[in-house]
Amino acid sequence: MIECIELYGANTGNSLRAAISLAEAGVPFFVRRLDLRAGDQNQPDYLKLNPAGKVPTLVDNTYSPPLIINQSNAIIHYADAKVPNHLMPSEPGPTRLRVYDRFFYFVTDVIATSHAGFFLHQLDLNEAARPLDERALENMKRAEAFLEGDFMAGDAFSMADIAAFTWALSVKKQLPWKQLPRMKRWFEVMSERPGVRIGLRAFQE
Ligand SMILES: N[C@@H](CCC(=O)N[C@@H](CS)C(=O)NCC(=O)O)C(=O)O
Repeated sequence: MIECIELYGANTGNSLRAAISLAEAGVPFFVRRLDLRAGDQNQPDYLKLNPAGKVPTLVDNTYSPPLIINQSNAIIHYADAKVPNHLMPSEPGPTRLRVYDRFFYFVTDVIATSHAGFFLHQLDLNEAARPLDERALENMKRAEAFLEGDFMAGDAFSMADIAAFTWALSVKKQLPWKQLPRMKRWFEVMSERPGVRIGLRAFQE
């Protein structure tokens, strides 16, 4: 059955980032779970939606032809456009720019760095991956300084928190929480948010 908005994904950081952003913005979506170990992402029907064979993929069937979005961070912006003001302020200005600044810090300096390391691990190049793993972790630790307010880009929750949280979750055991008191409190607050909880459950078996 065709649903209005479908999110294809698996229980991975990129899919969770997309699911949390939709749930936090209040965009209803229908979950299509893929089994990456079974290779669902490389089946011909899925490759028509996402030629890279990656998750997530969002399909909005209210458009004709359906709107297809493959990048988790573009799905965050889709959610923000659909229901403005939940993931960042819609008003242009310094507060919104701060959100972009912090959001891209996590996307480029933490997530992308870690993603490059992950790729090397997949090739068994574990020694080569280590500096990238360490750099991503170090950059995450430095974000303790961002938490002057309750959230990563000030006093309001934003897409910067979604980017940071989904990655922090994946290295929860490696972060030196005693040295990161603000981040520890932030992580606990984030874990309890209803939208975050819905997103985290989206692809659980
Ligand atoms: N830049 C993409 C990356 C997507 C990505 O790398 N997804 C991984 C899971 S986290 C994947 O689908 N891996 C399956 C595979 O490579 O076969 C995004 O942010 O959405």
